[in-house]
Amino acid sequence: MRIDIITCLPRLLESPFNDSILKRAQAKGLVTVAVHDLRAYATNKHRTTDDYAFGGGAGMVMMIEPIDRCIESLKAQRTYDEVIYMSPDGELLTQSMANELSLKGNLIMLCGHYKGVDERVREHLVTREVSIGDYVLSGGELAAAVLSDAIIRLLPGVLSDETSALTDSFQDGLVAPPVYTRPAEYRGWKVPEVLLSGHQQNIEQWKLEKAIERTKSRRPGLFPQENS
Ligand code: 6GU
Repeated sequence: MRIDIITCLPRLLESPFNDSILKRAQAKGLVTVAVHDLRAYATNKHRTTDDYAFGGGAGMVMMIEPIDRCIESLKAQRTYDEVIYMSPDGELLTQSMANELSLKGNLIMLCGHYKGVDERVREHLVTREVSIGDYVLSGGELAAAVLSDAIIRLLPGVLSDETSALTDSFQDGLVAPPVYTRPAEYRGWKVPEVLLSGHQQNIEQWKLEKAIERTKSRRPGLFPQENS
């Protein structure tokens, strides 16, 4: 898989992709992440990528030309499955969307800023719009990092234990059960007996019960039976 991220603030994306799982996924050749500085595609003297809004109003608008030039140069090199615009009014990111996008080959993520992009970008260049939640961020960069992380960890070979993405919260419509590690007792606070019993069937039964209980109490809207 390949992810091309277009941004006017490329440094914001340095650390998320240069540590831990996302770094290892790239080192193993399982994904290529390329960050593109929109300023490099600006055509005017001061290399600006935004301008005042027609009709007035507060805030700058990202211009179509640098964005179009950047996308065109990428499309000249390969075919893209989606050109995703990161925007708080996009389709809400869910686990099922991440699952679906993890099956694609090449993705472009365009990070919005200021008051957003010229509407013609959304009409003509973008194939999909994604939001990571109902709150407003200063720009699409952190959202693109979140979306990329959600996708990349699902790629075969990225997680060391191949089953662990399958046991994530949300994959079965349930949140994950509680987990414990040593010591078995700390300040009088004990780990549930069943987890120390070695009885695998009882342990699995307990985990499922806890997952169901937690989903019902914390995220009732997620619970499969109440969702369909
Ligand atoms: Cl994708 N962008 C911005 N700027 N804010 C957001 C968002 C995206 N998703 C939630 N809030």
